[in-house]
Amino acid sequence: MQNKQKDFDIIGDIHGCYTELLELLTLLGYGADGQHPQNRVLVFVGDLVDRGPDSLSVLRLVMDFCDKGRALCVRGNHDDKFRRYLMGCKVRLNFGLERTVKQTENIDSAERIRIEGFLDFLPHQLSLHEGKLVVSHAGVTEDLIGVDSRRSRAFCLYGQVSGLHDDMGFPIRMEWAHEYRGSPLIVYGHTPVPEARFINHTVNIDTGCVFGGHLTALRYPEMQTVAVKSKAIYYERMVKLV
Ligand SMILES: [Mn+2]
Repeated sequence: MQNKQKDFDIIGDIHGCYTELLELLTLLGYGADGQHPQNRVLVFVGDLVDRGPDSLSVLRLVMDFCDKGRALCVRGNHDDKFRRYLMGCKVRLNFGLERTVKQTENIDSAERIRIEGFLDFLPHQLSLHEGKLVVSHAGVTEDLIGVDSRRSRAFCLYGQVSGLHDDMGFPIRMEWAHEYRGSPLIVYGHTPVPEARFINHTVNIDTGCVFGGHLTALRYPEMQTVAVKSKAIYYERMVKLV
């Protein structure tokens, strides 16, 4: 991928919502092989898997497009946990991982190795269009752009957590975006919001498809959003979208 490539369609958290993904790709003008007539490139913000109905088909499609050089993807916390599961690490089968494990139980060892390798190779953040566009699953603060450290990796996967928990036991996330003063545009997901949320020079495009919301794409550099409605509530969310 040339750093001068500037036309991207960035896709929010899919979480196994394969039907909605296909619909969104068609709406954006992509063929079944991931080719776009204007040679636009797809970028996935991660959390391909868990909670939804068909994480395996989502993985297969994204791996295929990435192999063909038509897509890029950053690592989400759910992708990372599934990767650790595949590696044989002891992880708890909760928060929708139990469904991904079930959906992938019959794959052969070659495919298992392919998926593990793909997830293992995913970067925590991507700097595109000569540094004007940065994509990270949970966002990134200006000082951590381009930094590959333990702290930076954790931020890209989980975002800024306050160490506090709400009534339901969920971590309370801090709004780093409100303090962002950098010039690169940061596009991210991870925290579902009712519609794409623009704060300073950042855009959150996780619109909670798996919870019955939408699957959203941001067209860059046009800065237009394209969204498809979820077909169902695939997973009950215990906290309100804010
Ligand atoms: Mn996430």
